Amino acid sequence: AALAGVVEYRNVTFAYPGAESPVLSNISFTARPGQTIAIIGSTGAGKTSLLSLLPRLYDPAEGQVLLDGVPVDRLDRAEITKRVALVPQRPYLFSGSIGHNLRFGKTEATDQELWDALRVAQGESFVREKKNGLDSRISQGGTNVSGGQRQRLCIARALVTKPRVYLFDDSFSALDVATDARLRAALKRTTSDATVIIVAQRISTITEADQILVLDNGRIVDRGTHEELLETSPTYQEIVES
Ligand code: M5T
Ligand code: MG
Repeated sequence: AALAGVVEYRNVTFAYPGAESPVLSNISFTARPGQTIAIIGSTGAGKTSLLSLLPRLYDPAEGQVLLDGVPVDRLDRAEITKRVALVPQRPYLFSGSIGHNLRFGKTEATDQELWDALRVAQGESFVREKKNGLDSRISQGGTNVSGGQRQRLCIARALVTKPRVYLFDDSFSALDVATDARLRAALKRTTSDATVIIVAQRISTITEADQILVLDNGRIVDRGTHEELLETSPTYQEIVES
Protein backbone atom coordinates (compact mmCIF):
# COMPACT_ATOMS: atom_id res chain seq x y z
CA ALA A 1 0.00 0.00 0.00
CA ALA A 2 1.23 3.50 -0.82
CA LEU A 3 0.70 5.02 2.64
CA ALA A 4 1.81 2.03 4.63
CA GLY A 5 4.32 3.68 6.97
CA VAL A 6 7.58 2.01 5.97
CA VAL A 7 10.52 3.85 7.52
CA GLU A 8 13.98 3.46 6.07
CA TYR A 9 17.25 5.06 7.13
CA ARG A 10 19.89 4.60 4.46
CA ASN A 11 23.54 5.28 5.41
CA VAL A 12 22.57 8.29 7.47
CA THR A 13 25.27 10.53 8.92
CA PHE A 14 24.32 13.59 10.92
CA ALA A 15 26.09 16.42 12.76
CA TYR A 16 24.40 19.25 14.65
CA PRO A 17 24.80 22.66 12.99
CA GLY A 18 28.19 24.06 13.90
CA ALA A 19 29.45 20.82 15.45
CA GLU A 20 32.68 19.29 14.21
CA SER A 21 31.96 15.61 14.59
CA PRO A 22 28.85 13.67 13.65
CA VAL A 23 26.52 12.34 16.35
CA LEU A 24 25.22 9.66 13.98
CA SER A 25 27.34 7.69 11.53
CA ASN A 26 26.22 5.41 8.76
CA ILE A 27 22.84 4.49 10.26
CA SER A 28 20.85 1.99 8.19
CA PHE A 29 17.69 0.14 9.16
CA THR A 30 14.14 -0.47 8.01
CA ALA A 31 10.98 -0.47 10.14
CA ARG A 32 7.83 -1.90 8.61
CA PRO A 33 4.15 -1.67 9.48
CA GLY A 34 3.30 -4.14 12.23
CA GLN A 35 6.84 -4.11 13.54
CA THR A 36 8.28 -2.67 16.72
CA ILE A 37 11.87 -1.55 16.41
CA ALA A 38 13.66 -0.64 19.63
CA ILE A 39 16.71 1.56 20.02
CA ILE A 40 18.85 1.20 23.09
CA GLY A 41 22.15 2.67 24.11
CA SER A 42 23.81 4.72 26.81
CA THR A 43 23.08 8.38 27.41
CA GLY A 44 24.42 10.54 24.59
CA ALA A 45 24.55 7.59 22.17
CA GLY A 46 22.36 9.51 19.71
CA LYS A 47 18.91 7.95 20.18
CA THR A 48 16.98 11.22 20.32
CA SER A 49 19.00 12.60 17.44
CA LEU A 50 18.19 9.53 15.36
CA LEU A 51 14.44 9.91 15.90
CA SER A 52 14.54 13.65 15.16
CA LEU A 53 15.50 13.08 11.52
CA LEU A 54 12.23 11.41 10.52
CA PRO A 55 9.93 14.36 11.33
CA ARG A 56 12.73 16.57 9.96
CA LEU A 57 13.60 18.46 13.10
CA TYR A 58 17.00 18.18 11.40
CA ASP A 59 18.18 16.89 8.06
CA PRO A 60 21.10 14.47 7.71
CA ALA A 61 24.41 15.53 6.19
CA GLU A 62 24.66 12.31 4.22
CA GLY A 63 22.36 9.45 3.39
CA GLN A 64 18.60 9.42 3.26
CA VAL A 65 15.60 9.01 5.49
CA LEU A 66 12.66 7.59 3.57
CA LEU A 67 8.98 7.27 4.37
CA ASP A 68 7.17 4.79 2.13
CA GLY A 69 10.10 4.95 -0.24
CA VAL A 70 10.09 8.74 -0.59
CA PRO A 71 12.96 10.80 0.89
CA VAL A 72 11.37 12.89 3.66
CA ASP A 73 12.93 16.09 2.32
CA ARG A 74 10.69 15.67 -0.71
CA LEU A 75 7.53 15.34 1.38
CA ASP A 76 5.34 18.16 2.56
CA ARG A 77 5.86 18.81 6.29
CA ALA A 78 2.11 18.59 6.86
CA GLU A 79 2.14 15.20 5.17
CA ILE A 80 4.88 13.96 7.51
CA THR A 81 3.04 15.29 10.57
CA LYS A 82 -0.09 13.48 9.49
CA ARG A 83 1.72 10.18 9.19
CA VAL A 84 4.36 10.34 11.92
CA ALA A 85 3.77 11.02 15.63
CA LEU A 86 6.80 11.74 17.81
CA VAL A 87 6.33 11.54 21.56
CA PRO A 88 9.36 13.55 22.67
CA GLN A 89 11.63 12.67 25.56
CA ARG A 90 10.47 15.79 27.42
CA PRO A 91 6.81 15.81 26.46
CA TYR A 92 5.21 19.20 26.63
CA LEU A 93 1.83 20.13 28.04
CA PHE A 94 0.56 23.66 27.71
CA SER A 95 -1.84 25.56 29.93
CA GLY A 96 -5.41 24.73 29.05
CA SER A 97 -7.76 21.80 29.55
CA ILE A 98 -6.74 18.15 29.22
CA GLY A 99 -9.02 17.94 26.17
CA HIS A 100 -7.30 20.93 24.60
CA ASN A 101 -3.92 19.28 25.17
CA LEU A 102 -5.08 15.96 23.72
CA ARG A 103 -6.52 17.64 20.61
CA PHE A 104 -3.20 19.31 19.82
CA GLY A 105 -2.63 17.18 16.70
CA LYS A 106 -6.29 16.79 15.70
CA THR A 107 -8.50 19.69 16.71
CA GLU A 108 -11.68 18.03 15.43
CA ALA A 109 -11.29 14.87 17.57
CA THR A 110 -14.45 13.92 19.48
CA ASP A 111 -14.53 13.33 23.24
CA GLN A 112 -15.01 9.64 22.49
CA GLU A 113 -11.77 9.57 20.50
CA LEU A 114 -9.97 11.23 23.41
CA TRP A 115 -11.31 8.68 25.90
CA ASP A 116 -10.36 5.83 23.56
CA ALA A 117 -6.81 7.17 23.36
CA LEU A 118 -6.66 7.67 27.14
CA ARG A 119 -7.81 4.11 27.72
CA VAL A 120 -4.95 2.73 25.61
CA ALA A 121 -2.47 5.11 27.24
CA GLN A 122 -3.58 3.97 30.73
CA GLY A 123 -4.69 7.51 31.49
CA GLU A 124 -8.44 6.98 31.61
CA SER A 125 -8.86 6.51 35.36
CA PHE A 126 -6.83 9.48 36.54
CA VAL A 127 -8.68 11.79 34.13
CA ARG A 128 -12.05 10.35 35.19
CA GLU A 129 -11.14 10.90 38.83
CA LYS A 130 -10.71 14.60 38.18
CA LYS A 131 -13.82 16.60 38.92
CA ASN A 132 -13.95 18.18 35.47
CA GLY A 133 -12.72 15.22 33.43
CA LEU A 134 -11.47 16.34 30.02
CA ASP A 135 -12.17 19.95 30.99
CA SER A 136 -9.74 19.81 33.92
CA ARG A 137 -7.07 22.45 33.68
CA ILE A 138 -3.43 21.75 33.17
CA SER A 139 -1.07 24.47 34.27
CA GLN A 140 1.69 25.83 32.09
CA GLY A 141 4.26 23.13 31.42
CA GLY A 142 2.04 20.54 33.05
CA THR A 143 3.36 21.20 36.55
CA ASN A 144 0.13 19.99 38.17
CA VAL A 145 0.38 16.46 36.76
CA SER A 146 2.95 13.84 37.69
CA GLY A 147 5.72 12.77 35.32
CA GLY A 148 3.95 9.49 34.60
CA GLN A 149 0.62 11.24 34.00
CA ARG A 150 2.32 13.67 31.67
CA GLN A 151 3.85 10.79 29.70
CA ARG A 152 0.47 9.08 29.40
CA LEU A 153 -1.25 12.28 28.24
CA CYS A 154 1.40 12.80 25.59
CA ILE A 155 1.09 9.20 24.41
CA ALA A 156 -2.70 9.65 24.25
CA ARG A 157 -2.17 12.86 22.26
CA ALA A 158 -0.17 10.87 19.71
CA LEU A 159 -2.81 8.12 19.57
CA VAL A 160 -5.56 10.65 18.81
CA THR A 161 -3.89 11.49 15.49
CA LYS A 162 -3.91 7.82 14.39
CA PRO A 163 -0.56 8.04 12.62
CA ARG A 164 1.08 5.34 10.53
CA VAL A 165 4.35 5.68 12.45
CA TYR A 166 4.90 6.15 16.20
CA LEU A 167 8.19 7.38 17.61
CA PHE A 168 8.41 6.98 21.38
CA ASP A 169 11.46 8.65 22.90
CA ASP A 170 11.85 7.16 26.34
CA SER A 171 8.10 7.58 26.77
CA PHE A 172 7.59 4.90 29.40
CA SER A 173 10.42 5.75 31.80
CA ALA A 174 8.27 7.49 34.43
CA LEU A 175 5.79 4.60 34.59
CA ASP A 176 6.07 1.71 36.98
CA VAL A 177 6.89 -1.63 35.37
CA ALA A 178 3.29 -2.94 35.54
CA THR A 179 1.75 0.19 33.97
CA ASP A 180 4.48 0.19 31.32
CA ALA A 181 3.63 -3.43 30.45
CA ARG A 182 -0.14 -2.79 30.36
CA LEU A 183 0.30 0.29 28.23
CA ARG A 184 2.49 -1.48 25.70
CA ALA A 185 0.12 -4.45 25.49
CA ALA A 186 -2.79 -2.05 24.81
CA LEU A 187 -0.68 -0.16 22.31
CA LYS A 188 0.22 -3.33 20.48
CA ARG A 189 -3.45 -4.23 20.14
CA THR A 190 -4.56 -0.84 18.84
CA THR A 191 -1.54 -0.05 16.69
CA SER A 192 -1.00 -3.55 15.31
CA ASP A 193 -0.67 -2.32 11.73
CA ALA A 194 1.39 0.78 12.55
CA THR A 195 5.16 1.10 12.55
CA VAL A 196 6.52 1.61 16.06
CA ILE A 197 10.00 2.81 16.99
CA ILE A 198 10.73 2.83 20.70
CA VAL A 199 13.72 4.36 22.45
CA ALA A 200 14.00 2.85 25.91
CA GLN A 201 16.25 2.73 28.92
CA ARG A 202 14.60 -0.24 30.57
CA ILE A 203 15.24 -3.61 29.00
CA SER A 204 11.81 -4.97 30.01
CA THR A 205 10.22 -2.34 27.73
CA ILE A 206 11.86 -3.75 24.62
CA THR A 207 12.39 -7.49 25.07
CA GLU A 208 9.50 -8.26 22.72
CA ALA A 209 10.63 -5.90 19.96
CA ASP A 210 10.99 -7.45 16.51
CA GLN A 211 14.42 -5.92 16.25
CA ILE A 212 16.62 -4.06 18.70
CA LEU A 213 19.27 -1.66 17.45
CA VAL A 214 22.17 -1.17 19.85
CA LEU A 215 23.46 2.36 19.44
CA ASP A 216 26.89 3.27 20.72
CA ASN A 217 28.56 6.57 20.03
CA GLY A 218 26.30 7.29 17.05
CA ARG A 219 26.74 3.92 15.40
CA ILE A 220 24.58 0.82 15.30
CA VAL A 221 27.04 -1.67 16.78
CA ASP A 222 24.69 -4.65 16.99
CA ARG A 223 21.15 -5.59 16.00
CA GLY A 224 18.82 -8.49 16.62
CA THR A 225 16.15 -9.77 18.95
CA HIS A 226 16.61 -9.73 22.71
CA GLU A 227 17.59 -13.41 22.72
CA GLU A 228 20.01 -12.99 19.83
CA LEU A 229 21.69 -9.97 21.39
CA LEU A 230 22.08 -11.70 24.74
CA GLU A 231 24.16 -14.28 22.88
CA THR A 232 26.08 -12.04 20.51
CA SER A 233 26.38 -8.48 21.77
CA PRO A 234 28.77 -7.54 24.61
CA THR A 235 27.43 -3.96 24.49
CA TYR A 236 23.87 -5.24 24.95
CA GLN A 237 24.94 -7.54 27.76
CA GLU A 238 26.51 -4.57 29.53
CA ILE A 239 23.24 -2.62 29.23
CA VAL A 240 21.24 -5.58 30.52
CA GLU A 241 23.54 -5.95 33.51
CA SER A 242 23.67 -2.24 34.35
C1 M5T B 1 23.69 12.69 21.15
C2 M5T B 1 24.39 16.03 21.22
C3 M5T B 1 24.50 15.54 22.64
C4 M5T B 1 25.18 14.20 22.47
C5 M5T B 1 24.75 13.75 21.09
C6 M5T B 1 19.46 16.63 21.31
C7 M5T B 1 20.84 17.19 21.06
C8 M5T B 1 21.97 16.42 21.26
N1 M5T B 1 23.23 16.93 21.01
C9 M5T B 1 23.40 18.23 20.55
O1 M5T B 1 24.52 18.66 20.31
N2 M5T B 1 22.28 19.02 20.35
C10 M5T B 1 20.99 18.55 20.57
O2 M5T B 1 20.01 19.28 20.36
O3 M5T B 1 24.23 14.89 20.43
O4 M5T B 1 22.60 13.15 21.94
P1 M5T B 1 21.15 12.47 22.01
O5 M5T B 1 20.73 12.12 20.65
O6 M5T B 1 20.29 13.39 22.76
O7 M5T B 1 21.49 11.15 22.84
P2 M5T B 1 20.50 10.10 23.55
O8 M5T B 1 19.09 10.44 23.21
O9 M5T B 1 20.98 8.76 23.17
O10 M5T B 1 20.78 10.33 25.10
P3 M5T B 1 19.79 10.16 26.35
O11 M5T B 1 20.46 10.88 27.48
O12 M5T B 1 18.47 10.75 26.02
O13 M5T B 1 19.69 8.68 26.67
O14 M5T B 1 26.59 14.35 22.46
O15 M5T B 1 25.26 16.41 23.41
MG1 MG C 1 17.51 11.07 24.30
